[in-house]
Amino acid sequence: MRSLIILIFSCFSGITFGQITEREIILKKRDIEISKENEQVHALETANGDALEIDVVLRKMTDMDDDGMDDDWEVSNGLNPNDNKDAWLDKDGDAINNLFEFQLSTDPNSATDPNVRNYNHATDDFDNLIAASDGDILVLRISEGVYDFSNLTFFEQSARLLIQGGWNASFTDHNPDLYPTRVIGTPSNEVLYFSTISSVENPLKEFTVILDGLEITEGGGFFGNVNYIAQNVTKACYIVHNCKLTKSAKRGTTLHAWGAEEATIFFVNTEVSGSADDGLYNQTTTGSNLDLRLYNVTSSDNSNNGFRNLISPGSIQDFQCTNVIIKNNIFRDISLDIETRVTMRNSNYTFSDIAITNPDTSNVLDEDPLFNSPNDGDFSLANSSPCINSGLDIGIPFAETAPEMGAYEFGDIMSATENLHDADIGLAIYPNPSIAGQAFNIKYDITEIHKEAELQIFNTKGKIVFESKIRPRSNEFLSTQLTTGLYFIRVITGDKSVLLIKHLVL
Ligand SMILES: [Ca+2]
Ligand SMILES: [Ca+2]
Ligand SMILES: [Ca+2]
Ligand SMILES: [Ca+2]
Repeated sequence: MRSLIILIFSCFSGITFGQITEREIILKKRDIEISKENEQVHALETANGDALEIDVVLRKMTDMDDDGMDDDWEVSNGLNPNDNKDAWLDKDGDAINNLFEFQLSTDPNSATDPNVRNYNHATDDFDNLIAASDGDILVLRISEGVYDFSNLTFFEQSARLLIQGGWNASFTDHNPDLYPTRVIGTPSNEVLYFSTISSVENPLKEFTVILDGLEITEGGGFFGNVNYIAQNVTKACYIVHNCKLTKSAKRGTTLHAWGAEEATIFFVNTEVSGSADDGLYNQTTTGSNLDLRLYNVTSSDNSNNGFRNLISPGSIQDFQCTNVIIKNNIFRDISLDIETRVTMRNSNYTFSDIAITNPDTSNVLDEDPLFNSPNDGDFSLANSSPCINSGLDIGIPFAETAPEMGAYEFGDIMSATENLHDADIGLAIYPNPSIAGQAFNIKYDITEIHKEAELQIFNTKGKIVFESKIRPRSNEFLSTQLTTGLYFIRVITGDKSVLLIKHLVL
C-alpha cells in the first residue's frame, strides 16, 4: 500500500462559493499548503483568487491493489480498487491511460478532459509552450517524425505535464509503433530538462512529468538524455512509458527526488541502452518517501550501471522491478544502497550486483536474455530467449499466453510453425536493408497449392504494421515503405504454414 497524502474536504465555511464549482475547488487543492498527515488545515484561496475558507483533513492514500491509483478515486470513477490491471486501460479512449489520468488529476471518464495541444514544429516554441503551462495541465502531442530538439527546459513552479509522441501527422491515430516520434539531441546538452525548486514566496506542491511514446537519443550534458529534478515538493511524479532512451553521451535519464514528501517514479515498457554512463540513475535525499517501480524495462549495454541508486540515510524507498531485464551493462547491472526495500518479480538481472541482504524475490532469472541483435541496437528477444512468456500479468497488454520480460513483446510471432521455407515461395526483399520512408519490394511466388495467402509485417514488439492478401501467382511484387527499425515478415497460406524473415530499415 502506498501512502501518498491526498486531501479530503470535510466541510466548508465562511463565504459562499458563488459561481465556483466543485470541479474548480478540486483543481485548486494544489494551492493549499499541505502540512502533516491527519491535520486540519485552514485554506484561503479560490480559483479566481478570492478568499475562501475551507477546512480540509489530510489522509493517507490507500491503494489495495497496488496499481498506483487511490481506492476512493477508483471507486468514484468506476474502476476496481481490487484489480491492478485497470491502471493500463483507457476507459474514455482519449489515449491517456487511467493511471495517467489519476496522476494528472483529470477525468478518466471524459475524452475531452484534459485538453490537449498538438505540437506544431514549424510554429510552436517548446520552451514557451511548457513555461506558459505553469500551474496548469499541459498535454502536448507530437506526431511521427524525427526532431532535432536539444536542451528543452522547464524550470517553472508547479506542473502537470504529459508529453506524448506516437501520433500520425493528422493527430487522428495514436500508435508509437506505427508512428514513431524520434527526438535526437546533441552530446553537450540534455535533450529534455525538467527542474523545479521550492522558495519561501512560492512553496511547491506538485511536479508531475509523464513522457509517453518517445524515442530520445544521442543527448548528454551533465545528466543525460532526460533530467528530472523535484526539490522540496509535496508530490513528485515522473513516469516514462513506451519510450526508448538510447545512446546518451551521459545517462539515459537522471531523476532527483530531493526532500519530496511523496515521490512516484515509474518506468514502464521502456528501453534504456547504449549510454556512456548509467542507464537509469536515481538520487534521493533525506526526507523523501519514494515509490520507484520498473515494469517491463530493458536496461542493457550501458557503460556504467544499468540502474544506479543513491539514497541518503533517513529516506524511505520502495524499489520494485516486475518483468524487467537489466543485463549486460558494463560495470554493474543494478547498484543499490542499503536503505532501499527491494522487490524483484519475474525479472532477469545479475543477482550478485544487488548488495543488500534478502531482497524479496520471486521467479527471477540470472541468464543471458538472448537479445536479437544488441550490437545493432535491437534489444528484442531471440526465439530461444528465457524471457519469453516468463513475465507476470500486471495488466500491461501482451500477446499469447504470458507477458515477456523486458520492453519488447513478441507475442505469437515466435510460435510460428516453420514448415514453409522462403525458397518454397521465392520470398525475397530488396533492397534489404532499405531506406526509411522509401519503397522497397517484397517478391513472392505463390502457387495454387497454397491457395489464398496473406502477408504480414511485424515490428519487434510483435505488432502488425502492414498486412495484405496476396494471390496465387508467380513472381508477384508488393511495394511498401516503413520507418526505421527491424521487421519480421510472415506469410500465412491456406494451410496456415508460416515463414519468418527479417527486414531491416535504416
Ligand atoms: Ca488502486
Ligand atoms: Ca485498480
Ligand atoms: Ca483516458
Ligand atoms: Ca480523460
